[in-house]
Amino acid sequence: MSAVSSRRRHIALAGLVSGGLVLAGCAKSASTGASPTSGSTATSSASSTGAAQQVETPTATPPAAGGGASATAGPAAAAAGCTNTTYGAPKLDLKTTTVGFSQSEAESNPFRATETASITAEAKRLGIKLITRNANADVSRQNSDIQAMIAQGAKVLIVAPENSDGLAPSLAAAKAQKIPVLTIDRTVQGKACSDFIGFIGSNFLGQAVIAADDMGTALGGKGKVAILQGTPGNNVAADRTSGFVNQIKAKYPGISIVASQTGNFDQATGQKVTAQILQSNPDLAGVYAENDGMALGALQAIRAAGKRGGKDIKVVGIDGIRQAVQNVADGTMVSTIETNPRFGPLAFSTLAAFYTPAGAPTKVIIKDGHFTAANAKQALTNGSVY
Ligand code: GYE
Repeated sequence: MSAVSSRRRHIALAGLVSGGLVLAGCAKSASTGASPTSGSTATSSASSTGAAQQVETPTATPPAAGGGASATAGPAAAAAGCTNTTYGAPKLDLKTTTVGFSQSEAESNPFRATETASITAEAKRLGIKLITRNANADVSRQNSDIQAMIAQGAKVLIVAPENSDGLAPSLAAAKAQKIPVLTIDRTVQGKACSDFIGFIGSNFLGQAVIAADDMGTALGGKGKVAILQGTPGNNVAADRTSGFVNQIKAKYPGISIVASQTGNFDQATGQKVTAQILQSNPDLAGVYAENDGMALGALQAIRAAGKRGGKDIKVVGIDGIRQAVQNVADGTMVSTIETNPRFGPLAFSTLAAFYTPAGAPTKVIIKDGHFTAANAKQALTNGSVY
């Protein structure tokens, strides 16, 4: 029963996502090599059916065919994945290789804790030696973390980037030593299958469109809304902002966005910023927080201002952390859109594919769910919430 409802949630979001927001052609081939592996992992590891990441669009080809993105892949090679040979990295047996995982932000955020735990558990399950470091939201620290793991003997890297363009120094160092890098949850600048293998993560624009529709519906199409943006300088915050703003402009002319400020994906900052916004906008009707941590901070500020989340001010979040889904069930939040952080199985199956002739997909977009008043209670008990 829980598997069915979870599937329904995924389909609901996937329908919106494939309704024209995302991402070109779904090439079969290498990418289909990645998902069955993770699928069977998920089924075999107990009954966590609602929890495992599932693939929405695997794309083995480099982005924008004809855009010069691939010097090596002609039309005949277009469907092929990224291999260690095309990347210029030596063939390795992952079982005897040290893999490094660079986590971007503090694990006080359940998204980060669950992501690290998933990578760690899958490495352990596969018998792969893993070393990990956490940059605590500091890009220069992440550059030094990556270089330190290379010095410690990591021959393959999984990186959750803090920032989309600040990691050039460490990525160049990895490239110089022919150490392949797989990016998860945020993208980096550069060329797939050259500067990094590829990217695995969510459809951030699609999430923001759903958030805008939830807000539009909750407000009956009118009122003042504030945006708490994520950390600046990465594709996640950029897409979650533009996707929301554009959808509100296009569909809800009665809603005005009166403030849009960063809360750094951080609860305490989200609280502080919301308190300031409330002072200058006492008639604020809605807060869209680009992650649930900031949504929780916003609710603290709303309470401190003597107002009620859900009644006076509608709050929409993103991620699907347990406390936010609980708030949706209790009616203090409108909704939260899932960002599934359980990257372990897909990350390691993608790396395994990289060392086969079929190669690895360079872009894997996962399916995410959507927690609303209709399913939040059930989600709290069926294993999909973290
Ligand atoms: O939503 C947020 C985190 O990059 C997808 O970063 C990730 C986002 C996630 O800090 O909670």
